[in-house]
Order: sequence, then C-alpha cells, then structure tokens
Amino acid sequence: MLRIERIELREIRLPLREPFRISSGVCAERRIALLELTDASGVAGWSECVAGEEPNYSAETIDTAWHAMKEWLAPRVLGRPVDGPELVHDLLERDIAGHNMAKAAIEMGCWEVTARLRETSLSRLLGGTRDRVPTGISIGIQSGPDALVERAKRAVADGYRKIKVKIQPGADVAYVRAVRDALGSEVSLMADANSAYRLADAAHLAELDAFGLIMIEQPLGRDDLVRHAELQKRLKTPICLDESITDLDRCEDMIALGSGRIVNIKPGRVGGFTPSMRIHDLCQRHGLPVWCGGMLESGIGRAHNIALASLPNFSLPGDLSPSRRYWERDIVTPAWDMDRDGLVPVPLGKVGMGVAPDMGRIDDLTVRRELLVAQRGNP
Ligand code: OSB
Ligand code: MG
Repeated sequence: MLRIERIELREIRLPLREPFRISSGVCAERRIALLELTDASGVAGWSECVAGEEPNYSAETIDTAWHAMKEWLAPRVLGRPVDGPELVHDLLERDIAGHNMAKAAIEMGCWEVTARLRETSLSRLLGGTRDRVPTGISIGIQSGPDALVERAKRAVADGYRKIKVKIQPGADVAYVRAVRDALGSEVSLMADANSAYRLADAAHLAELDAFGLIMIEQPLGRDDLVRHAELQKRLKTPICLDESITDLDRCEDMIALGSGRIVNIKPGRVGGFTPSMRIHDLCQRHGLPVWCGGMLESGIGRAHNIALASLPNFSLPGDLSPSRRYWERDIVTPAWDMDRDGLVPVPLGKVGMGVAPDMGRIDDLTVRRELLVAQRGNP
C-alpha cells in the first residue's frame, strides 16, 4: 500500500556542457522539474519531469507540466491510499487529457517510493532482467560533416554501442555518408530527424538506405502514422517512432498500419512506467525491438530510464550516456558512468533508483520550489 502525503516540486537550472541541437530546436541550459514524494510512512523517493523548455518536441513544457502537476495531478494522489504503483497511471489518466510528462513524473515517483518501501531496486520492481544495459550516444546537429565525423569517432573510441546522429534537411545525406565512411560498415549507426521531413521527401530519404542504418527515427510529423506507413513502404531502412508513440493505442496503430518497426520508449512521453511496460510487452509479442530514449535528463531521470532499460525486450542500446557527456557535474552520487564496452551497470544491489540526490548541489541549482500536501477529503 502506498499513500503519498506530500510532493515537493523544484525547478533547477542545469547548463549543458555544450548546446544540443535537434531539427526542432536547441537547448543550452536545461530547466528541470524534480519531485520528491513522501509516503505516509515517511519514506521518500525522487523523480524527474522530462518536459522541455520549449514546446518543440511535444506540446508540454516545464511550465505546463508544473501547472498540471500542481492543479490536477498531484491532488489525485495526495492523501489517497493506492494498492500499488501499477494503479497510479490509470488513476491519473481518468478524465485528464494529455500532460503525459507531468503524469509520468508523478507515476514514476510512486514506483520509486514503492521500491524503497519494499527495500528492493527499482529495476527489480519493474521486472528488469539485465544487470548491465548497453548505451548509445545521440549526437546533435553539427556545423558540418567533418565536425560530426570527429564526434562520432570519439564516441566509438569511448565504447558507445550505437551512434545516433541528428539530421534535418540540408544536414542529412552528406553528413551520414561522411560518418559511415569514417566509421566503417560494422558500427551501429542511425539517424533521428525529429519530424523534420514531409512525405514528399521520400525519394531523398531513400538515399539513406545506402548507408546500412539500423533505423531512421521519426522522419515525419509527430501525429502522422498514416504517412509514416507510406514512407516505410518506400524505405529499406526500418522506421523507429519516437514523438508519435504517446500511448499504447498509438503503438497498436503503428503495428496495424506498418508505420514503423522499432519503438523508442521514453517513459516521460507515454505517461510513466506502466504504459512503458505495456508498450514493451506489446512490441515483444509482435517481435519488434524497443530501446530507451533520452531527454537530456539529469542523473535522476537517467536512473529511472536505466531501470526501465533493464527489461528484456530493450534489445537495442538506449540513449543513456554517462553524466559527464551532459554536465560538468551531475546532481546525483555516484554520477552515471559506463565501462569501456559501453555498458552501464544496473544498481541492483541498492534500494530504489540506486543513486542519491546531491542535496547541496540541488539546493544551489534550485530557482523555484513548491510544497504540495494532501488536502482533506481525498478518499
Ligand atoms: O529525439 O530523442 C530525441 C533530446 C531532446 C529531445 C528529443 C530527443 C533528444 C535526444 C537526446 O536525442 C538523447 C539523450 O538524452 O542523450
Ligand atoms: Mg528522437
């Protein structure tokens, strides 16, 4: 049994070591909402909201998520006894449309609190089966092919097991060709377009088939499963969907329509761990691989992603880079790291997410905080 009595929301500002550019926008400093949820028994757990600064990846931003959590979502769970964290997603879904990232932050926090209540690791609680997860890198759009090649070579030398390069019109075929030529045919390479193309670009995108990419991620519109299905017919390269898969039904539609053959699961995008696991299981039944995407999370969101990525059908490397790739200094101890083979150890021997929030650092970075408590009257 779980009963959340208080949720402390904070916003921290965390500068990236270098700006991260995708086709739909650029980020130099993350504004991250962190949650500390405390159960009636006094056990607390942390989670992170992955909503961005601007509505370029999805409609949500940190400010809309803050509002949704405070006004509609936190009141749903505060003071309410729930039998288990697997019920929280449906509780938050009922009569509240959208706001998946806000829902996910609360839902994932409930899983973390439960892991601590049961004195088990978050990975074990979710049904993880792996003690190490393979890591890929997501490289932002660079000034030219040479700069991209240099980044990609360094990433291979660091041990990353998958290289993802961001593309957009004007920075695509020549960039990918240069990387493939430099890395050779053995390296797992993929491209992510973040919705930058139209179906009319199909012939141009088909030029990427020459480079043996393991997948192309989200080439077309966020909500556009129909045209992705048409595009997939014209490409040899498997399409992987990210932005489009906002819930289990969208994933069923993708499979029914043939809009993609791989899914990038980001728990924030789909509303938490429960829908992530449902999508994971659905894909597994259909023989489709999934992998865990990233949203430039701090060490707290990363911990949650790594626990999820330990589930069996996460068979491709996730965007789960070590802390130092993003930050001068992370907000957790120990910082996240990978070995020379690009594997991150899952902290199975620890309770909960397996890293501790660095409270001094978090306090230094905090620009706003708000305490939400149970109002009388929640059953
Ligand atoms: O499309 O996967 C994406 C970052 C922000 C928004 C969207 C995406 C990304 C990434 C970063 O690719 C992956 C990471 O966190 O390393
Ligand atoms: Mg993506």
